[in-house]
Amino acid sequence: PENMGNGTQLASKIEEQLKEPEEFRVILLNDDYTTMDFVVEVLMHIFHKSLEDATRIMLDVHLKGRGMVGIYTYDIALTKADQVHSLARQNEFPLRCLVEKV
Ligand code: NFA
Repeated sequence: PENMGNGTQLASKIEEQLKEPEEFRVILLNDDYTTMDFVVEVLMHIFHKSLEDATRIMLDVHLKGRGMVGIYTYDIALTKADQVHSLARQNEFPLRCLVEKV
């Protein structure tokens, strides 16, 4: 806007940079076809989970229908969701995940 002077523009730019980045949950969904081993591998390789944590998250999703994998910034959450979908497609599994604003 033309009534927004340089001072105001600079102030709002600084305010924007001082905000904590917004957080997004990556949610993994259960299905009947993806193998438990594949889900554990995805959690270890894409989300850097230990074997113990990956197994716990996989079983939680298997039993409850969905489960939280982690909380990330917008770009990282979307990139990880993309990596899950592309690795699942390559291996012909229907595994899906969602990104939700916290
Ligand atoms: N439900 C799948 C099975 O019984 C395992 C699974 C767990 C799939 C978590 C997707 C997510 N093989």
